[in-house]
Amino acid sequence: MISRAERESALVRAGYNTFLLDADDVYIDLLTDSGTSAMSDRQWAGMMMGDEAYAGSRNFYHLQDAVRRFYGYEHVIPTHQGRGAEHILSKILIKPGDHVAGNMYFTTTRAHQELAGATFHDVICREALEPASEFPFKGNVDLARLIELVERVGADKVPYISVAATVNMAGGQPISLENMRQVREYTRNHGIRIVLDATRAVENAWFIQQKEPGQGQRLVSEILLEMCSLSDGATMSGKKDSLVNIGGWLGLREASLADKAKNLLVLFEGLHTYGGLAGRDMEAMAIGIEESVQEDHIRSRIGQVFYLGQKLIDAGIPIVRPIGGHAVFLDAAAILSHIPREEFPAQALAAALYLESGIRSMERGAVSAGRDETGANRYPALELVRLTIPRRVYTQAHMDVTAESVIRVHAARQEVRGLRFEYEPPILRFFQARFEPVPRPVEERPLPLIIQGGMGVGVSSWTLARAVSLTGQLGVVSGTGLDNVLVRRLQDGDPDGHARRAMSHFPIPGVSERVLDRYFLPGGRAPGAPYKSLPLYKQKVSVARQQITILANFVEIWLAKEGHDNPVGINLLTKVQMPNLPSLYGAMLAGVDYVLMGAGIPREIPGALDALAEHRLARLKLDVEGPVEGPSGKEPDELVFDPGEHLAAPESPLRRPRFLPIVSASSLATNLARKASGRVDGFVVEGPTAGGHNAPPRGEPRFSSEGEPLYGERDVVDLEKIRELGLPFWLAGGAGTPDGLRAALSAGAAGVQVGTLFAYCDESGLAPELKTRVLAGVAAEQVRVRTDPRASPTGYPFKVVEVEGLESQDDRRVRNCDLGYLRVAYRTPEGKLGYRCAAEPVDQYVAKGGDIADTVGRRCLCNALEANIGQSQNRTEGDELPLLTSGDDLVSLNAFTQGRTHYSAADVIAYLCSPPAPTAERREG
Ligand code: P70
Repeated sequence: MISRAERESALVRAGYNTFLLDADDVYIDLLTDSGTSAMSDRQWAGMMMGDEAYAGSRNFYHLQDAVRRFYGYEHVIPTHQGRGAEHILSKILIKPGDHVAGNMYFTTTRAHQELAGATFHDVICREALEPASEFPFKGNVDLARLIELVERVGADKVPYISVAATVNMAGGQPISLENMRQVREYTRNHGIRIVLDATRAVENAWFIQQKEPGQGQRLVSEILLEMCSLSDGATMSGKKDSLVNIGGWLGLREASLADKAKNLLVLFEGLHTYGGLAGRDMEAMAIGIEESVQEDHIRSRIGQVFYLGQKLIDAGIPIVRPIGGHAVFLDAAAILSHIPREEFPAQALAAALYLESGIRSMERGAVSAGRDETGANRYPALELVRLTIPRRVYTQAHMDVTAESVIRVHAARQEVRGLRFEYEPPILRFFQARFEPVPRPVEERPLPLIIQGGMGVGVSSWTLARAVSLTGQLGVVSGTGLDNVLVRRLQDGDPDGHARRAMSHFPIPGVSERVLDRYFLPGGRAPGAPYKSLPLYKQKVSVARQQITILANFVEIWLAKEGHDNPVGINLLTKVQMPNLPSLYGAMLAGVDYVLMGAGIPREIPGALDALAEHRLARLKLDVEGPVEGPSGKEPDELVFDPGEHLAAPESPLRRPRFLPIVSASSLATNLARKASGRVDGFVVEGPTAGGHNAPPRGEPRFSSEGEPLYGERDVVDLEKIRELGLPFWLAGGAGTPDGLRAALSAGAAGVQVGTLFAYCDESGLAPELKTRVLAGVAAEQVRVRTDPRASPTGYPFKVVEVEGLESQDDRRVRNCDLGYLRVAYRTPEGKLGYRCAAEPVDQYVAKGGDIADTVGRRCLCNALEANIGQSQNRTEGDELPLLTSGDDLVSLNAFTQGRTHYSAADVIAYLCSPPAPTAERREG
């Protein structure tokens, strides 16, 4: 059997429709009992005796004999299968405007009746519509309903009654002889014909023998003949009862009707002595008919269905009762009662069962029922999944596996989601329709236990976020600097085509083409060639420049969300102000579910999210430094972003993501909860041991002998105050252990945000050689995490990883500011805005009015963080060097890795959620 991951992709390829799965991807195939039975040695021997004469083949006469003998119809017209017979019959008996009554519709049968101009009326008994009813003959016609119809439309408008035995769509339920006699009686008096759907009539005869008073002593074959005697003709799919892979027939008593049928037959199926079949097919069917009525065969055949059904009943699974003849029918409406009928619970259940165990079943509910003449979906009383048992194919062990799988899906039924059409064919839609899961709104999902922190430039890449989100926890993409990450990826040839695939879905016209044109290098850069970088951000940049930022954030979120619908978040730094609005808009165009922002006070962001969700203009105040004060009384400087400049007529509003500010003090949380420009949905509460940028210590700064800022009592967040806000919160910084998670939960948190553990996992964007080196350093206890108060041009303390032998950016770097995300705006003496960064060349910084003291010890984080992910800029003086950052818990990573040289994001989640180690006492006990 193929793996779960393979089944998952097979299911997506099949559009969640079991009809569209490749048989090779199926483990136990319970799609249908049609044409899937095993032929006997006698049938195979018959195949060898095929008389392939065009006309008058010997095998036709064998078939005619068998049908006459066991079914009793004088005129036997072979067809390629059941629907061929239905087609011919409907054409010869129905006039447009007619009405056909039947004991529940069957898909192909009704489709041919409607094609010929009739309206179908269901006259099955009421018991059939209640899955739990134990009524033994749920296939019976409700005579009162039949009479009511005939009286209403007139007997001359009812060419025939379509009587099925057994009734497939009702759950393989039989009709009684007594009921058939009553229907015969009534229709004879009104000159209405009865056409039997004899597809599974042998099975019906067996039920009559078992259950109908006075029938227990008769042979199945005798009962079958009597059933047929109560009809004027029959359509037959030999692929069921008659144990062949292909074949069918139309049986009639009236010679004049048979002549009409044969005239059409030569047009649609073939000459009247082969009807679309090879001679050998007719021979196999003739032999199969004889085998099908053997008492032992039919008993063991239905016995196997009963065996499966009883196992499910014993396990408390709602199925159609009594157990039917050819299949066990799961009551999907009862099992998936949380999925509305409009979202096709039976289709969803069939898909879920395949995903669970590779078992293929068939939807028999609203999808099969199609639409009515007004175009509205029909919602039949029964919403079922059919586990159909082929004859003479599977063993009891297969039934056991099937029962166990259904029981597992039933236990996890809350996980199953509804489906919606992606493609809906106009007729018999169930065969070829394609579906997709209905995305569950974020509001209805449980909050994540674990948030994977947004790290670096490109460390929290889409691959990492996707891997985490696939586990059901919250994967977060780092939005910082993504536009340069994207154009560098394109210049490296976008080897797997992921970026280009996402770009092809970008909704703003022309942008992807333009960006590809300018930056994409098939095969990558020439050796030694530097990357082309983007123009630096300023208060105002061109529409085209904004669009690259929108695109880059779209691409990253789109890829993180591809192929699943679990939530994904984006992390942005408040302080990196200028690209933030286009970044948010791009992420929202890709359907981002959460926005997390720290490194500053993101008070205006919630309102901006509201505006962007409606494609409205959004503004943020731009922080402008001195020394020159802005003219007093003048409007504050602003960043303005107008979606209207990019998408002329957006189709519908975007989903407003949940907003989680990252805070390091309860006062900040309170302030944001009360005074933010819109809804805040919770907080990430980050202590000073988290990686990346930290808040400076509160109060007068104090430093250790090694120059690290010292945090004290005042820096411990007051969780009581956070709890009082009544919003969910996650603890971050040193929370990345199973104990940390448990402690957070008992402190009232919804969970934890974890970064460091994820930074070094297989899916993170960090350059592989850096991961290897750091993990080796951790194993050898040769890493140190130092809080550097100077490294970041932002002025926030920044945690730097020091590993033996790892060359990192230091003071020797030749300064160059060509990415510029950390530049801040300042006002020139002329009153204009300028931009500067304390890590840029010192003379330039000073010329811009900067204080030379600010430049000491500053690192160019933009270039270093790009180097961290293998996008190091190539310069004449050598490649840009990395500068790694991590939380303090890096040094204790060993507890998790235990010597492993690599691990996955899912390993991290499993570790964090692992139960406490047994205590000494418990171990002894
Ligand atoms: C099934 C198959 C076929 C069938 C039947 C009854 C009671 C006529 C036919 C048509 C195949 C099938 C057909 C439509 C939808 C899904 C599956 N039933 N009457 O699996 O016979 O297929 O030979 O043309 O059950 O139940 P044919």
